[in-house]
Order: sequence, then structure tokens, then C-alpha cells
Amino acid sequence: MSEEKAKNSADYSADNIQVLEGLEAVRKRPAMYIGDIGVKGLHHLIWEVVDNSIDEALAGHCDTIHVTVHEDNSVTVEDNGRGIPTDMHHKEKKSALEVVLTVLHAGGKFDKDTYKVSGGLHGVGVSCVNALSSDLKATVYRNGVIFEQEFKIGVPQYPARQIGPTDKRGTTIHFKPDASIFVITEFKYETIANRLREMSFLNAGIRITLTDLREIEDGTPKRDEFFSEGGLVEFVQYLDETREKIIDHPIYIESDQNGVPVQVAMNYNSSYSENVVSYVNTINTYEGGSHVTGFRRALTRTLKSYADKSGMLDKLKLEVSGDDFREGLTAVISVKVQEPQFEGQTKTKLGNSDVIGAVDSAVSETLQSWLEEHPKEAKIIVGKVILAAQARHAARKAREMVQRKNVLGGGGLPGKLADCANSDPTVCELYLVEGDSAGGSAKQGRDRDFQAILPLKGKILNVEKAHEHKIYDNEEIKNILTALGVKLGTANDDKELDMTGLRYHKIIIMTDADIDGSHIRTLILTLFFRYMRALIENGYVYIALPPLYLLKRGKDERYCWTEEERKLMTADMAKDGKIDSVGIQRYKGLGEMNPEQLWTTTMDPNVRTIKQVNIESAAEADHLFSMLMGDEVAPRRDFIEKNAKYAKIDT
Ligand code: 0RA
Repeated sequence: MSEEKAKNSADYSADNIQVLEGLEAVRKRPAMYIGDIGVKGLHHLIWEVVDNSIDEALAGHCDTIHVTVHEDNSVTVEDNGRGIPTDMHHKEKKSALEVVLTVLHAGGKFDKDTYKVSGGLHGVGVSCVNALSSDLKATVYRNGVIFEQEFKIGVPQYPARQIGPTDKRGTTIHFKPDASIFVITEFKYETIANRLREMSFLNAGIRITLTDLREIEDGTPKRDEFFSEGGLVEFVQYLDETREKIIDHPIYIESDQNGVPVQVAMNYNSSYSENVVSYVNTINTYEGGSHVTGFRRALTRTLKSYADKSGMLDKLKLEVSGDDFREGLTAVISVKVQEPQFEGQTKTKLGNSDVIGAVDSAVSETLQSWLEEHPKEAKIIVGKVILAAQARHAARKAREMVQRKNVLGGGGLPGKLADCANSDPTVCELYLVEGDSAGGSAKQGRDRDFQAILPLKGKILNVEKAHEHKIYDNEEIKNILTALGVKLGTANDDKELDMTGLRYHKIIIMTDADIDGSHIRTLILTLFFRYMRALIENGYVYIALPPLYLLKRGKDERYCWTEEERKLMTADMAKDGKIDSVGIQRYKGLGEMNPEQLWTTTMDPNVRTIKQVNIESAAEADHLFSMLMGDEVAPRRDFIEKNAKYAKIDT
């Protein structure tokens, strides 16, 4: 070997070792790159690849993205963009394609001057996805040629190769998450669908399809297509689908303030809840931040000044607060920030303070002229604000009265509560149980050291349709609040939850496995979502899963939680072939179980399964609750029909 050549190959392997070290770092600490190695991190892989295609679309070169989940839980993301460049990258001595897929952050570095990254600013790059995939194959259709390259745990199996001519354009990435890294490898259709729907609203004009080859019915795979022409305006209409609008068409605001693109769509409905959803670079900022602050400031100031000028507030004896301008408001805020600073518990709060002013001036300018041009609608909005102020004062009075009574009465716990002996909230559990009879069984079956029982009578108030002051007239809700030890509203914020007195860190909703039970469960969840969201966010709220069947054959008794389990176990118990010798008891209600059965199946921490309630997307949860509990019947019926397979479990 000549000296020259030896040097080159040494360089080559040195480069390669560097690349492998980079990818090895990702495999050693995957959570540092994708958040976690659970269900969230797993789905993050899809977002990462889709973000790249979205960027290509935002650059104006692609309008369609297909996402497919395969039977083996591998995923294909296909776009019709320019295709990842495949020419040789001289410094790295490998194709650009290989660089993009193997060098950390190559995506950003490599294409910085070629095109502007607009969507995936949070992106860790496809190379991370590659490092965390047992297998990945990239196929590029570019300049009339098909190129492909395959990888295993990020390691190229061969250099990018040409495999034939094509008249297509685009990039296809097929990857299978590495089962030795992820604790969960099963993708959730709804999670992907929700994110892609959100993406299609946030990036108007891009067609995104989702196909699930794991679920085939009558020869057709489960499939959805997401496309929004109207973007944020349609997003607001979607969120308010089941609410009664008080303004016909959402207000739309778009501007570019000092290099910060701002988009806002908003509308008012007749409900009492505020629903402001915000995004930075298409990432959902659950905790809000400077863009939301700017929006609120502008909204309050602009509406207040209009209302003052209109004279409508003259007769109002109460002061109007910021909250009053947001009752019944649904808004989506989307900003693009070059170097976003994320803060807060879950790193979903925007910190960049210059964004406050950018959103504030965008919103106040457009909103002010909108109000002047739409006097009829403006009057409706101000009328709604006045009603909100009056209702808020009524709610505060009612709340103070309840709280005063509690203090005067010694802060007594509800008579119906069977409390536990332990007083350490971190180990204590409160079961919210449907009906007095099941409540009775639960009281007898529980471990009274750390398990408390609060039976609930029938259906609690539907808070989706009632204003806050009504909930202080409702015995069941008052009992829940007192038992929990929480207070709605703090000294400086009516909407904040005071949980300094919280008495249990597990709140377990236990209802019958029938339609009524699932309705009651939704009513309770709606109460938590609307008024005690912090408890859900802290992971304190759970759903008990009582068994659906008891199978009996002689002394052999087994519980089943699903239809499938019932079939398998019946066959297993009747190994000698006498299937009809297996007795089946279908549990319709918790009341059919005796205390001991309830303990062994549903309450004993060593064997029970309880489902933690989490808010995957506040926008989706809001949409779901308003649909299930709101006024309009048709969307609810559609939803139940569409999900009949799942709903059946409840009948
Ligand atoms: C770098 C440069 C160019 C396109 C891309 C990357 C690109 C990346 C991905 C990832 C998924 N789909 C993609 N599509 C394109 C521009 C190349 C040119 O100038 O032609």
C-alpha cells in the first residue's frame, strides 16, 4: 500500500470512528436526545422524521407526506420533496445522504445555507433516529435515479448505491425502533393521528396520510388523511366543533414582527372555559410562556379600551379582570422563534422575552381594527365579558362561603368519607366510588391504613355546562374537594388550584363497567380537567380497572379483563374439551363483587392494574371533553360509532 493511500484509509476510519462514537453517545443516553425510552420517546422518532419532511414542504418543495405503521411496528415516512442530496461529501468522504443519517446534527449544519429550517428547530436530527433503530433504510428518488442505503443501529451496511431509474422525487425513510433500547415498541395510532392532525393545521396546505397495517378490516388498513387549507382558523373551528359559537367566523391575525412570525386564530363560544393552545416552531407549549403573555396582554388591553369607549361598562358596578376577557375563548397561537429558550417543569414554557412584544403588537393592531370593523360582533363579545365578570363575582362569593363554613365547622371531612389511618399524603389513596353499595364493599375490602373511600351518589354535575358558582351548590363536588383537601382559587389567582392541603397522592376513580359507569367516569374526569388540572399533570389521578368476567370450573376461579382473555382462559380451563363446563359470570357492576373479590381484583396494590390519567395533548383532551359533555349531539354520536369497538367494552 502506498503511503498516500494508507493515510487516506486511516483518515477514513478515523472519521468513521468519530461517527460511531457520536451515535454510540445517543445509544448510551437516549433520553438526553429524545426525552425518554418509553412511549413518548418512541413516538418522538416519528416526529423527528416527519419534521424533516415538513421542513422540505415549508421550503416549498413537497406537498404530501405518507406515514405508514407496519405490522412489525416499523414505520415508513415518505415525502415527495427534492430528496436528500446523494452527491459525495468531500470532507467526510461519503455521500451527503450518509452524512445526514450518521453525523449528529448534520441536518442543521449541512443544510443551513441551502434552506431555512422552519419546523423542526427542536430537532435532534434523523441520525438519532438511525442510531436508535435496529434497522433503517433510506430510499431517495432524485435526479431521475433511485438511491438506497441501509443501516443497523446507525452503522451503514454499504455505501449509498444506485438501484435504478425513476421519474419520482422524494425521500422514504423506513425504520424499526431498537427493541433493546425502548421499553415499549408498540406505536399508538391515536397518538400519531393526533400529532399529524395538529401538524396539518399548523402547516396549512400539506397533505399528510396515516396508514396502519396492523389493523386491517375487510382488507382495508386503518387510515386517516389530514389536510387543512385554512390552517389555524380551521384548528379553532375543529376545537369548537361541539360548542355554540357567539361569533360566526374566527378572528385571524398574522404578522412578522422583527423576524418573529406570529399567527393567531381566536373565537368566542357560549361555554365558560378558556382554551388557549400555543405552539413554538410547531411544538406544543403546554406551560405557555412569553407568546401567551403577549397575547393575553394585548387581548385584555385592546378589549378593555374598546369596552370603555363603547360605554357598555358604565353601569357595571364590578371591576373586570383579565380572566373575564377569556371566558368562552378558544385561541391557537403559533410563533416561530430562531433560538427558542424552553423553561418550566416539562420544558414547554417559552422564555424568550422579546416574543412578548412581538405577539402583543401583532394582536393589538389587528384586533383593534377588527373590533372597529365589526361593531355587532364587538358588542356581543363585550356583553359576554360583562356576564363573565358578574358570574366570577358570584363564584367567588360562593367559594368564600363554602370555605368559611369549612373553617367555622372545624374543617370537617364529609360524613360519607371513610378516611384512612395514615396521614402521609404520598402513600394515601382516595377511591371515588360510584354508588353507595359498591362504596360499602370497598370500605370493607380496603386496607384502611392507607386507602380512603368516598362513595358518590349517581351522576355529579356536568361542569362543562355549568358556571363555576354552580359547583358550590353541588354536594358531591363539595365532598370531593373537601375530602381531597384542595381549594379552587388562590389569593392572587382565581383559576389556580391550592393543593397545599392535598391529602392523597393517588386519586382512583372506580366506576361500573357499563355505560352509566363510563358516563360518571367522564363527568369526574371533566371536573378534574376543568378545575383541578394540576392533579392530572402531577400524575395523581388514576382509573381503577375492575375485571369484566369471573370464570368458574369447580374450584378453579379466574378473573378476566378483556374479551380476548376470556376466550383464552376458557379454552385453558377446559383442556379436556368440555368448554360448556366453564361457568361465566359477567360483572356489570362493582356491587356484584363481594368485598374480598373487590380487594383481590381491583384494590390490592400488589395485583391490581390502575391506569394513570395523563394529558397527552391538552387540545385533544379539550376537544374530547367538550364533545362528550357539550351541547351538540351529532359529533358525540359520530365519535361513539367510530369507537364502537372500544365502547362495546362498556356495555
Ligand atoms: C438537505 C438539503 C436538501 C434537502 C434535504 C436535506 C432533504 C431532507 C429530507 C429529509 C426528509 N425528506 C427530506 N427532503 C429533503 C436540498 C437539496 C437540494 O438543493 O436539492
